[in-house]
This record gives sequence, structure tokens and C-alpha cells, in this order.
Amino acid sequence: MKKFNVILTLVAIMALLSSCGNQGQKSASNGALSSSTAEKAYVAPGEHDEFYAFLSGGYSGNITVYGLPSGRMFKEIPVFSQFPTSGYGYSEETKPMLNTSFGFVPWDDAHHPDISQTNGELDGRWIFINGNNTPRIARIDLATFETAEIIELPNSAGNHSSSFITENTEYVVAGTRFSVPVPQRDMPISEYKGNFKGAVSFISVAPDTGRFNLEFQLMMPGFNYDLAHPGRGDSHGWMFFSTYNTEEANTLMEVNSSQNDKDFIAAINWKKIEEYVKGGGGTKMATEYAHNVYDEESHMGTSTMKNEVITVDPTKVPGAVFFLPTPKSPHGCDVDPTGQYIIGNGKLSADLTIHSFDNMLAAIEGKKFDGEAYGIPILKFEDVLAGVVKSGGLGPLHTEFDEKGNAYTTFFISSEVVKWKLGTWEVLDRQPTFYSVGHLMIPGGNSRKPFGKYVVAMNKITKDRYLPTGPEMEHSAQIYDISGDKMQLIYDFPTHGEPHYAAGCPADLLKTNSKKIYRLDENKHPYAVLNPNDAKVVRDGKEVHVYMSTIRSHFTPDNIEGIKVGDKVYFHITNHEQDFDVPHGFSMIGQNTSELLIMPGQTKTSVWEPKKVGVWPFYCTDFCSALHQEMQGYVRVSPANSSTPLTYTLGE
Ligand code: K7E
Ligand code: CUA
Repeated sequence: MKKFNVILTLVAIMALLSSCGNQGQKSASNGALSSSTAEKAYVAPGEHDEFYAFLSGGYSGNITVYGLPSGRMFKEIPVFSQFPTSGYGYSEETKPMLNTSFGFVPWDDAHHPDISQTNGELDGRWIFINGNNTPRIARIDLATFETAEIIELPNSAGNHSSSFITENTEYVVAGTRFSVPVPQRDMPISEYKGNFKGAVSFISVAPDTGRFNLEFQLMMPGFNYDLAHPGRGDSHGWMFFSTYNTEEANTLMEVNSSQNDKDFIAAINWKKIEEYVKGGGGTKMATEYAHNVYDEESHMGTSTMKNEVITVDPTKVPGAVFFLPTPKSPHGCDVDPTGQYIIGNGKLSADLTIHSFDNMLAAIEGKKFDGEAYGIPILKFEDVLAGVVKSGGLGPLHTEFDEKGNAYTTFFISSEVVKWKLGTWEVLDRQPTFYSVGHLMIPGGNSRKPFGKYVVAMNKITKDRYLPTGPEMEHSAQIYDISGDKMQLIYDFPTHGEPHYAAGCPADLLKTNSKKIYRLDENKHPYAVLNPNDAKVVRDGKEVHVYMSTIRSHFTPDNIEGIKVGDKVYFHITNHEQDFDVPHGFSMIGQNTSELLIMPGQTKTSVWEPKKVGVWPFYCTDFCSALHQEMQGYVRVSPANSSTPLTYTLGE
């Protein structure tokens, strides 16, 4: 009977989803704006936006940077995916960034960016994001807007409840979506229940350099850990995770993992676990994971394989982990700016469940448990509940907050954002989204200090919003002005990839620190050419190293002879410009890699394995001056057994 109900619910959801397009056509005309509303999103030519917005790229593996309120896209930051536009993941310096224990993995699925915090407020030093597929966490430097570090997570699979940072950026916390055998082994899938584990990883962030270290992994029961948020204020030191599939089903998941009326929000007191590990607790486990770091002085990425992790059994740390029953396969798990309320969005429900942190502490204190799961105490639903928002929406997913005590929740199935009041749980406003909204983002909206002027809703379905572009449409997003009592739609824009979550911050926090050039006198790249007179070509067996410099509008050297078929030619190119925004590019005919884009003062390396005899040109790919088209050179390639001497022109 229960199974039947679930199927009914699913059928209802499907029906709503498929009617979404029609709904949309009706609403599309309602989306028309009066000109005074349009002005709210208008940023005049040459003017700057008030906020940066960093949208995850989902299956693009990257992050895109937008301005708010204009919705203008400024940059795509390559993170987990090779990016020919800059040569990221193609240059010899950045290839190590994409190394993993599975070898070179040039793609991932990036969902949840989170900006570093101090005292629970955005500090604008770094932004972190998770790679879902081959579990990884990245740190992007917000001075350069470049990926500075990527760490792989062992024992994890579908790194989804990530990357969420604690109030002082002590840790980036990352939970596994799929539970797996730990350690991985050859075993029957039907023996999932009780045997698979869900790893929650705590990666420390060095306060000065940002450098990662995987401190410990908590081995939770074999549920799916979907989303997470850290406590703040009084609840600082706790981490909250939504779970589903507490049934531990392993087949027909869409039905079998929706049997339980309630799943859990897992509350983890990480300070207790940290203490336990510092006191020598936990078990050292042999494993393998890559830790990749980009060094800004040497302009060089390195990959190190690590082989040990500390695992912690939650039942060995009494008082550290509890389960809060939460209805209907919760997806989003959000904590309000005060740290008092933990919101579980039951995606198969109409209502929102809000737990109270104080109630939770009291229930723990009074030992009022409702049984246990794998030795972890389950608190009583009624004891921890703070309230329920009867929203009238369907399919709640995610919640963000403003600084006035309001919360904003997205509803996927009913395609809307609902504004409600913390504490009274009353619904204050609702606005349609176009269509099927996933996450939403208010700058600082998951910190202690939100900047509640705009909310960005990121949608899963686009349909009729823009001119059709074949079967594939970019996902749509809407910007609402939320400064008044009612939310007001002010702009609609296409995104790139599939933005899941986003993070935003005031422009002032970043713009003055944004790096303009790499100083040539600080360039420590081992193959840098700091003076064009030092440009040279050096043969070392079958390897040839070209030490090249560039400046408008010339490569030094520009002609090279004596290269042979079967050689491996490394072009190490130093851009001698010291002006903001004057990169040079480099590309070689028939090269099995992408071009490079070399920033002022930077050195980058491109490898070429010539396969054919001939005279082959290379050129600058970035239109850098009136004489950009003159920025070229030739390489003469002779047969493998030829005796053509190695020569090059320094262009005097
Ligand atoms: Cu798309 Cu946060 Cu991965 Cu919800 S998640 S929508
Ligand atoms: Cu350098 Cu074009």
C-alpha cells in the first residue's frame, strides 16, 4: 500500500512537470516588466555591478562569474574541466591539477560553491566547490580567480553534500551521496545494507595559505548524504546533513528509497570529533588520493599521491552524532543566520520542517531518544521540531535567508520562490520562477550576514524563455529585487552548464584585491625567460625545450630549425607584458592539445610532438595589438634521422 502511495506521488509529480511548459506559456506574458522595474537591473555602460555572483557550472565542471543585478557574465573559471579558452588542463603547469588516483580526470560535476568566512561573515579570500563524480574539492583564489588547489576524497562517491565551510573556514566539509564499501572491494551489491558506509570528510584550511589537509573522515551508516550546512553562532561547531535512502535500498531507488515516512537530518558535533582525533582517536587506514596544488610563484601545479586517512567510527565518540527525523526524503538542509533553525526541505512534501537547535540540545541533555540507527541515537521528532511552514507549494528544495529574519525557499514542482518568516512560519509572499527552480542564492545568504537585496533563482527547465537553440537550451535564471515586502522579478538570463548552487558577495570585497598582472621580477618558473636575450632552444635527447619570450608583437625565438619527427617539443613561453589585460596566446599547427593564454608576467608550457616533416607555423591566438597578425613563427621539422643542426632566430 505504501509503495502504491509513493508511485501515486511520483505520477503526480510527473504530471505537474509535464504541464510545466503550458503553465509557462501563460506566465511568460506575466514576466513582462514595466520600464521602472527594468531599471533596477540596469547597470549603465562603464558602471560596475554591486555584487559578484559565482554560479556553479554543474556538468561543465566549472564556475561562472556574473554581476548582480545586471546578470552580465564576466568570466568562466575552469576548475575540474579542461578549458581550451585559457589552456587550463592542457598546459604542462595545469595538467597536474586534474590528476586523481584514477589517473587524469579532465571533467567533473560541480555543484556547491561556498566563499570563505571569518566569524561567519564572508571574507572574500577563496571560493570552494565540490566535484561530485570523482570526489574532489577545489579552492579558487579570489585574487586571481584561478583554481589554486584540488584535493581528492577517498572512500567517497558522489561528493554531493559538499563543499560547505565552517564559520571561520576551519574546515571544508564534504559528504558522500552514495554509500560504498569501505575499503572498496569486490562484494555482492545485494549485501549493501549494513555493509556500505557513508564517509563525511573534514578538510582543514590553513588560515594563511588556504592549504588543504584531509584531517579525518567520519564513517556514517550507509545512507545517502544529500546536502549540508554548518551551524553558526551558538550552533557553531555542529554540521547538519540531510539524508535520504535511510531504507538502504540498492535497486529501484525511485520507489524503494521513499518508503520511510521520515529520513534524518544528521547533526554532527565536529568539535567533539576533532578533539577525539587530536587525542589520538580514530583509525589510520591505507588508501590513495591525489592532492594537487598550484604554486603562484613558480606558476606550476604539482600533484602528490597521499596514502593514508584517519577514519572515525561515530559510535566511538559518544555525544557527537544524532539523527533528527525529517519528513519525506529531505533535499536541502539550511541553517538560518542566527544558527538556531535547521530547515529540512522534504522534496516529496508540501511543508517545510524546521528544527530548533536549542530543542535539540535539550533533548540530547534529557536523553530523550527514539531508538537508534547503527548505534547513533535518534531524537524524537516532536522534541526537536520548532515549526512547520505550511506553504501550499510543492517540492521544496532549498532555502536562503535575508538579514531581516525572512527565509526564501524554492519549490521545484510548483516552480516558485516562497518568502516566509522565521519564528512565526507564516508565508509572506510567493513569486513564480521559469521553470522548475533548484537552488536560489542571496549574497551572503548562507552566512551570519546576508546582503538581502537580490535573490537569484536557478532553474532546471528553460522551454520558451529565450529564442530556441535546437533541442538544448541553456538553463534560465531569474533575479528578484527583495528589498521590499514583495519580491519583484527584475531580470531573466541564461546561465552556463547547470548551475546548482551559487555564492555571492558585495563587489567591494573582491574588486580592490583583484590581481592585475604577475610581476616579472617575482616569476620563479624554472623555465621562465626573464630577459629576451636569454631565449634559447635546448635539445636533451628527444626532448627539446624552447625558452621563449613574447611581447607585442613578437615571439623570441620566431624561427626554429633542427626539430625532428619523434621529438617532444616543450614551448615554455613567458609573457613580458606588465600591463593589465594584455595576454598573449600560443598555438602550433597539428598540436594534440589546446592553445595557451599567457597572462602578463606569466610563464606557461605547451607540448608538441611533431609527426610530419615540413615547415609548420605557430601564432598568437589573442588579438593583442594592431600587429597581432604579424605575431607568428615557423618550426622546420626534418626526418627523424636527419642531421639538420638546431638553430633559432632571436629576431634582432
Ligand atoms: Cu542541484 Cu544542491 Cu546538487 Cu539541489 S543540488 S537543485
Ligand atoms: Cu600576441 Cu596576439
